[in-house]
Amino acid sequence: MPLPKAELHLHIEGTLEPELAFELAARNGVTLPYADTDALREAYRFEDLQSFLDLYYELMAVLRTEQDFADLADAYLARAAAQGVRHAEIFFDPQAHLARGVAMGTVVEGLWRALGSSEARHGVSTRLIMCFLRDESAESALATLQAARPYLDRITGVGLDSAEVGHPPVKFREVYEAAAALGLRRVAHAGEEGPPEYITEALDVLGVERVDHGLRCMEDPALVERLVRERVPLTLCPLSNVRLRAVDTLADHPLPAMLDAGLLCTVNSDDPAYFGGYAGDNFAAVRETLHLGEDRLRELARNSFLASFLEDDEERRARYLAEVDAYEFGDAVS
Ligand code: ES4
Ligand code: ZN
Repeated sequence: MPLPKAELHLHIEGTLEPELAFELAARNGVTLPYADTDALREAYRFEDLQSFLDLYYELMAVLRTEQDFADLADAYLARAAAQGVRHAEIFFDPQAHLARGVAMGTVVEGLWRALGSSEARHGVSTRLIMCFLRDESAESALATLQAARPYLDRITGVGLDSAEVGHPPVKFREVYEAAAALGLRRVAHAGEEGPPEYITEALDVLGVERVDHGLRCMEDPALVERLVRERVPLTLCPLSNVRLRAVDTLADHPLPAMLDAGLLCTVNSDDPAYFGGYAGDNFAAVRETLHLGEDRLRELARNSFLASFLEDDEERRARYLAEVDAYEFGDAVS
């Protein structure tokens, strides 16, 4: 049995496996510029965030109908459940779909079709987090927030993703203020490829409650001290960091040093179809390569529930934490 965990950094569009991409392409009459699933997998050789994003946006062409989004999310939830995920806070990128003529309602209702039955089908509770593309304009982000107004009962929070460098958090001050006024929770990617200053700005200007990635905080001891003091959760994605070359190899990943520093770290999968693994695979990799002991793995699992947006269901959070405390480790389990 896998260690119970929450997944807090997961782009639903990044769960599109080559097999499903071809299935949806056939269903929708879309031609992909790859001969077959093997040729597509071959293309998953990234040099950095931008080379990944180029393919990530290209493949979204196969997502057209509510059912496509439902099938995508249901496939993810089944995989996540099999790897011990008990709660998933799921990012989606509406601007990437609106730009292709796919309406906000199609995306949200489609995802909801899967999320609404996730507890019954997979035993996974869920939340939705709508991300703004930081390489698009602030005006576009504001228009996206407006387009989401009819669906806010289904959306827990907002996030910020896509190409980081050159697009500092301050660009989105206004839209984050508007989101906060609407009662939405706030997170943002910061310190993946961008500098530590972006992490500080995300906290001070955008008022984020969690930092996605946040890896580069380790370059600034005063920032680390602040993140520890304020108990700011970081949603780390170790296999993503290797594939996008934020670290040279997994053995070089700063996760052990970050835990030793007292940071509230969590382990997540980011874009599992592209980066070689789901949540449990990421846990297994850090267990094996970074030699994390059972206490550290249990701490990471506890952190995931502590950092999750379960304030509206503390009873559930307590149940999940009790599951983590009662967990007995086996040999190959994560
Ligand atoms: C992303 Cl790894 C990563 N970073 C930034 N934006 C993203 N969108 C999807 N995956
Ligand atoms: Zn991400």
